[in-house]
Amino acid sequence: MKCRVCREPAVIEVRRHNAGFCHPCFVKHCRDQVKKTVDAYQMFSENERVLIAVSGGKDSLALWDILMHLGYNVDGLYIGLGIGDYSSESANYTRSFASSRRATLVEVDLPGTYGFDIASGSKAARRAPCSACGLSKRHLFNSEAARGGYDVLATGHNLDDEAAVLLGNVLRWDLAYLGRQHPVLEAGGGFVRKVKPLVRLAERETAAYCVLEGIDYIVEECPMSVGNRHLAYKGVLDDLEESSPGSKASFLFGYLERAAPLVAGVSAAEREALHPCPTCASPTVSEVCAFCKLVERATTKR
Ligand code: Q46
Ligand code: ZN
Repeated sequence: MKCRVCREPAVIEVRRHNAGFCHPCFVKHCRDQVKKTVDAYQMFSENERVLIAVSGGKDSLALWDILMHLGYNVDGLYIGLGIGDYSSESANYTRSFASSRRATLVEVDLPGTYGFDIASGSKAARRAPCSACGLSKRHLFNSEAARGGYDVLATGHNLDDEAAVLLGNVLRWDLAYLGRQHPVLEAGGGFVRKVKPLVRLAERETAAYCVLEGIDYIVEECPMSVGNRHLAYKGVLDDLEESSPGSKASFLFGYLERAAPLVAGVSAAEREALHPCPTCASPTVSEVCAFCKLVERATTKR
């Protein structure tokens, strides 16, 4: 197979584009896709300060690398979740990426600062580990971005992630979650703007980008992801994509273009009920925010 752009031998085939790419043209293709996404959704400009949530995995490190190459003003944020070797290794990959590029990395250690890790927090709150983890990360992403004066918080959610989240939301017809599922969530009510610049790149492409560009990332999955529904949805969509390339992209972008505007009002109404949490000042619709409740349960001696 030849590269679609320059006719040199291809190193990767992207079936949904019915195209192969050589190394330099594939790297340019990935950066162009991200640039197109940032511009199309007006995610941020060169003058704004972007904080990227980095996990040490392929998506967030590829995103950090691509945004730096595109000339944006980006720093990284790493949250230590206290998940044994997985956390210490992912921290090492993140730190070595940051130091090799002389990039700024903000670190927050959940056990060190808040007194609990994901295993103990989820047990105390009687939540699934990924639920306690997701709640903690969302809270800390927003509070750290606000504290550091960043204009926007970027995450490495890719096409596969977003299509799988959409499938889960559709299977439950969860209109509030559907209303919030967009590549950009504008700032407001105490939330900083949140963006997902990788939505046009599949997981396989971010992995190939890292391998070709020599970016070392943690390959192991989080040990707590076993049994996670999100992975099951991804598996279903992988099968569909295999037999019908382009299915994930048409599912996600068809939703964003045609159905998302119809449900956007549901989450806008929710935002109106937000007020600052009396303990941490983060926006919440409850009396005390869910993160403060989790901290309290996880750190109260029984
Ligand atoms: S880190 Fe946290 Fe993920 Fe591990 S506990 Fe679940 S949510 S799987 S992205
Ligand atoms: Zn709070």
